[in-house]
Amino acid sequence: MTGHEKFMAVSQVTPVRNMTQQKKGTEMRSTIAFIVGLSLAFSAVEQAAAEVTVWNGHRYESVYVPNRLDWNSANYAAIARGGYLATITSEEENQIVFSLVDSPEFWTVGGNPFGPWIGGYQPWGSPEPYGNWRWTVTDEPWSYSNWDPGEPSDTEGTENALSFIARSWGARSDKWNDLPGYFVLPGYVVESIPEPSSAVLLGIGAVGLVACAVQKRRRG
Ligand SMILES: [Ca+2]
Ligand SMILES: [Ca+2]
Repeated sequence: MTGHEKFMAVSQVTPVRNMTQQKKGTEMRSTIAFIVGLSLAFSAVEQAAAEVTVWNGHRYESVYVPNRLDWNSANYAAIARGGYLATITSEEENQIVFSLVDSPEFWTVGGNPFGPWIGGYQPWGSPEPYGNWRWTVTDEPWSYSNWDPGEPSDTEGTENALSFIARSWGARSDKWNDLPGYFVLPGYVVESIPEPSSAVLLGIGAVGLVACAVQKRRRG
């Protein structure tokens, strides 16, 4: 059962027949209220996206989080924004995503600075350090990677989440590093597939009106 199927399974509405079920309903409403509250809390600490770009039909948005967040929170926050943590399958896409976060606020300071979270992860129990790395959403192993030399390292024994990493002298880079998912970083990148914009729909409507006008003129 996938995560989505599990969500659908618990979301199915059943008639309330007794007090136990009513209690369960109350608990579920409390849980939903908690999740909504959590989402609002995330949005409250996020600042406006630094940059947005559209490439190859997908929209990419960098989100700066001054209070920082761990990989799981970034993953949920990206879904709450209607997308998913960026999944990178080519050098060109890596450059696009990196260009959105090539700015000091997205990076930690001191030691080996780390950049924001992106959508790569390694399931627990995978052969370390290279085994089974995959992307959120598609859940497929990746064909393209851009590891920093010596990475993935699994240095902490729990490094199963993906972020950018700066060079040893502190310069921001488009190279990747595995980090423990519980580390907190100052941002993440959301990828999404845009819906047809209202401007496009209005444009289609205008074309339709012109077509009607032309037909009327021909008839008249
Ligand atoms: Ca690992
Ligand atoms: Ca590492």
